[in-house]
Amino acid sequence: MSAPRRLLLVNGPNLNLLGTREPEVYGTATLADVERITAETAAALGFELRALQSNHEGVLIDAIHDARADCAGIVINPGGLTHTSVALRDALTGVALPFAEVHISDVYAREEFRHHSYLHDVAAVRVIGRGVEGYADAVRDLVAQL
Ligand code: CA2
Repeated sequence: MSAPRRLLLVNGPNLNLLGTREPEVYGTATLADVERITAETAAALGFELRALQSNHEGVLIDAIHDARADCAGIVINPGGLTHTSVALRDALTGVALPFAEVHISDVYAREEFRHHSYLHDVAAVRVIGRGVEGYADAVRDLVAQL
């Protein structure tokens, strides 16, 4: 059977607040803008996008598990869970789908606790500090590897 032409976009805790606060860190684009940019980039490459944002770790993990059935890869900005969650890492390695880790801000230029990522060494693609356009870069780089 051929691989599904669908990607899952996952945005983690607090990314629903994009565009409402901290524009100096995250810019002015909203979560809806992120989902549109990512879907348009995927569509231009012949991929459909399913997008999900949740503030709940278990919801994110369930969505990653479900992606096994019908997605070729995952683009994920795990938010603060990047720096804390072994469970999210285990979900991503468990489903064995290639994934791109995206951060809007340059985490290496911020507090030291943001420098460590539990996903970094298992991500197929990492895009850090390119603003919301980083999601488009992540889709392009991920699709190139599929
Ligand atoms: O730079 C990123 O994309 C982050 O993944 C964003 C996370 C942060 O914990 C990571 O260290 C880096 C935080 C997402 C919260 O987003 C907000 C957006 C606007 C206003 C408040 C929070």
